[in-house]
Amino acid sequence: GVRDFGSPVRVNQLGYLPDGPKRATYVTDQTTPLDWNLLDAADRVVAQGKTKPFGADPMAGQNVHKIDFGTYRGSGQGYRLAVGTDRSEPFDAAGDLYRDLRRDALEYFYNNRSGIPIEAQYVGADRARDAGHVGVAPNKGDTSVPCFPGTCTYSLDVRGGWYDAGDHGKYVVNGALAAWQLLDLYEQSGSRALRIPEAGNKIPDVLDEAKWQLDFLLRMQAPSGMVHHKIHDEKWTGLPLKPAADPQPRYLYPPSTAATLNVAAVGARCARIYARWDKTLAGRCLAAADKAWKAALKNPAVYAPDGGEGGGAYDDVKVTDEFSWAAAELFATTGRGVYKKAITTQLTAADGFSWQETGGLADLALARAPRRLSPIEQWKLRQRISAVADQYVADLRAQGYANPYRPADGKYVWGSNSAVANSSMIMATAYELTGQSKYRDAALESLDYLLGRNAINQSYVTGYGERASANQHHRFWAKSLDPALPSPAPGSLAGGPNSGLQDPVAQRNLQGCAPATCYVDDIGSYSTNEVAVNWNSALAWLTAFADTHAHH
Ligand code: 9MR
Repeated sequence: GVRDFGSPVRVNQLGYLPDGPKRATYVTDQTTPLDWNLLDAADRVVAQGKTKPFGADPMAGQNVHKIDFGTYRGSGQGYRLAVGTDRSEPFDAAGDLYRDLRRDALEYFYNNRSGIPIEAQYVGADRARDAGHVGVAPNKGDTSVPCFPGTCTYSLDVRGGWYDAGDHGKYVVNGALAAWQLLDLYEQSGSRALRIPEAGNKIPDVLDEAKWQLDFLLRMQAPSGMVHHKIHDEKWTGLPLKPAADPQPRYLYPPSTAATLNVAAVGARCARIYARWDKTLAGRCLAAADKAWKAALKNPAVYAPDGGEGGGAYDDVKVTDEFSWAAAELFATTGRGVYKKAITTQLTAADGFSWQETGGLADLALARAPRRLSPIEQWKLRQRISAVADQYVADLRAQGYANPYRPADGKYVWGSNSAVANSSMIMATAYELTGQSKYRDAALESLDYLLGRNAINQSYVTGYGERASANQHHRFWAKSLDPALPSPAPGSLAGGPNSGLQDPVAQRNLQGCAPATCYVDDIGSYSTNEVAVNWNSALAWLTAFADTHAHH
């Protein structure tokens, strides 16, 4: 049947910054400009204007008009945008709009920690749970994990870290990217208080949270210096399942060059940032990074395989990009010429960055270490990042639902929402480097997409917006399968539309969907509706930026 996406007036359902862009999208087959009204909570018209016909948006499969109500600078709650008798979902306008979401997006990580009880005093009674994978029956502890049979003879203590996503695996490549993004968040936006056990120690809370994962990542390093690609259960666990109730054996899967270089990269960044806060950790990080780099040079083509049972593959057969990113981070930290020479990649609009494509991260690493570069090199770096950001701004403006993600092949990937957020991070970084407001505006406008101004009128962030995702794929946050379990914590980002329809629920519900509509808020749809650490880290980075730059 026809899917019901509610109101054709599409807005950021959380709201807008008084000092930020204010745009919306209206779905209609009309071709001439229409009147719009901005209504306050008492239904008074506080602004009005005309829509701008845009035409067909191929990603959405809809004809749309755009609305710009940026002249309105007031603040308040419960606004609606109206076109004729159509009214948007309600939204707010406030300078502190992103403060709570920034916090919740980061507290996602505490909620998903392995090896420690999740306490009611931080997350509330319903989301509290026992520690997972500490070896209390029937659970296997991650303190002495053997290698997958036949692949090595030792075992490692790899307790702690964050669970990857809805499953109980812990994977180095995207796990390192997520930790890296929190460290970069700290460099860009600083830290605000989190409700986590370490709050109140002398270290910024976001760095406490990142340390939880860094400790795990360092434990994944084998005596050889190579880093195990992942640790997960023998078979996929069923849904729902509390981490502490997982009875399966868990294994270390073979080291990979990619995982090793991820630890080199994030280890180098860690060494630089924690030098001020935790010298011991900084020293351990640098030693691990150095050891990893050398091991990767000796083993430059050890690839994690596709397929396998019980966990995500995170397969990758091209690691020139990981070499380059690690080199850039090591250069930023040490200033050594050998690393500088090993930087071989630059940021490109087509690749952006992801757990698999890390070449662009070399430029983002250098952007945080300008003193390592000559003035001309700094200028060139700024030019490169701005050129990519310009492309994203153009892509954003070229779409009916403003959004920097515009895949060349016209297909949305698994985790498309993270591509939106990561591209926005690049635009935001261009803003930092150049001060040009078009980049700030575009980064902020991208949040509109994630929070409801999109083809299906969906806020992809739990707890934020009238029509927000609430049933993400997760083994513990599985209320839709078992009422005794909690729903996903506020601030959890769904993977988002995926043209691939790579799970049975998506296949049943989404046949023939236009790319930006291939999403279903069903716990069974892991290919459109899962959460993941590297997606929430992107959301956390972007919302921290929006909070920090709420005012010009
Ligand atoms: O984010 C990953 C995406 O890029 C891949 O296309 C997909 C299929 O391999 O896997 C995604 O990662 C999942 C991982 O394999 C297992 N844990 C959950 C992750 C998010 O869905």
